[in-house]
Amino acid sequence: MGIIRNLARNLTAIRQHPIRNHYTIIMSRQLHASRTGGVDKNVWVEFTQLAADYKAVNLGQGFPDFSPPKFVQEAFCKAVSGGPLMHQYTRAFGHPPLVKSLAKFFGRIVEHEIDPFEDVLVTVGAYQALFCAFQAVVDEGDEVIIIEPFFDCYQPMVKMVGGKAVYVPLRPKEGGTVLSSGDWVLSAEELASKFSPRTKAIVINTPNNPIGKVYKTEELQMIADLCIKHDVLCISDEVYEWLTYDGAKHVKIASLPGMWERTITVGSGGKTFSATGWKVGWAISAGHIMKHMKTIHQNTVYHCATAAQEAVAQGFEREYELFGTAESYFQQLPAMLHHKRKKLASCLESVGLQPIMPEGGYFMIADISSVKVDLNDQNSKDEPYDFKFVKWLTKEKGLATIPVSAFYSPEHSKEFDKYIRFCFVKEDSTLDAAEGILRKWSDGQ
Ligand code: IK2
Repeated sequence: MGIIRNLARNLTAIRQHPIRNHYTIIMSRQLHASRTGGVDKNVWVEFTQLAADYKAVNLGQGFPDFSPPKFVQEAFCKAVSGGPLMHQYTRAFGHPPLVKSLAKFFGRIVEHEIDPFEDVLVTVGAYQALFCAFQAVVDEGDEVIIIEPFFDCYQPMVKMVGGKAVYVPLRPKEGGTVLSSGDWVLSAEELASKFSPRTKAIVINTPNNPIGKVYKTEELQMIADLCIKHDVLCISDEVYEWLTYDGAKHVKIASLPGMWERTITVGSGGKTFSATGWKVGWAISAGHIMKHMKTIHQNTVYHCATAAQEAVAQGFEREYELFGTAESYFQQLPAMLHHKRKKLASCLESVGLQPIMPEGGYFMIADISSVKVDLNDQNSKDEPYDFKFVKWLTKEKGLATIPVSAFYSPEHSKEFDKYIRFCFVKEDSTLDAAEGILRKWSDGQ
């Protein structure tokens, strides 16, 4: 009897599911941990599904619709047929050939000796590197400065560790037309005012997703000075580091004086070698920071796919040898994208959408405020304008894009809901199909 009474106290009901013939146990206390509250919406989950449901031409999510270069595909195939160990666990913190090539490659760039076994962590995409970084360094009540617009996962990751995100927006320069991502600037005074004794870290993303801003050395130096002054860490998301255009130069904040010791640099094999499905990423940092990230990694995923790590290692070995030459993929990919970026920009201009030319990355945002569309029949009335617009464009015109206010905090999203993001790392045929849709629409058909 006692057991039954206890069970009744702990469970509100044990009900039979009306359709499927099984029993559902409903708990009387809250089932979910509070950290899942308020972070349940995800722009990629929602808009990738929408694009698939409507079989839309997809300039939404950031992945190439063409194959990775032959040399990494071959390296992957070779790894898979390379014997039994390629199918088993490798070292938890990174397959030795990969950590060694990353240390060699990036050591030459930051002009700092990188210890492959102390300073490098291989992760499940850049996503998990970011997750490990926030988990490892942010405590309950700590503040993390996030520069807007930002890759959307930073905010829920900070929230899930009990930290407080403090936002500072890049703003289009006042006066004059804003034509390039370089015209979006950070106010040094505004940024300085966001630092407090509780500030633990700042997150930067260069080249930036979604606007394509490539931070100049002076801008990074200003951020670095504040980090040093306030004894703050910098998490630098550099997944698009090879993709810069028109002479813009990617600079690693970790290479500035005094910054190696306080920077976690995040990279992505998926973005680097156009193989986003492999989900190989990394973090590079000083050993005294990295050891805490390793603790998180070993207690969450422990290990990443061996064959994919081997292939990325081979890719970096090749790129090390060819660095700076015309055969390097790190030269060829931006050269190819330079052409696609131009193609998309002239298509958008020709239909009256004003694009902001990105200095880097593979996204372009465009102002939609001049486009008159009746969105009143969209049943999601409380949604930001760009969310409604993107849904309409996907469903009614068959073109998938991403709303830019998704890259802003709730405090600032309203100010930026007149932009949508197009991805141009696509086959020319996909860009042509998108152009066809836009032209037909602008011709009123
Ligand atoms: N950091 C940034 C800035 C990213 O853009 C991404 C991947 N974004 O792709 C989705 C999109 O914007 O359309 C990541 C981190 C994560 O990279 P990875 O795929 O290596 O986990």
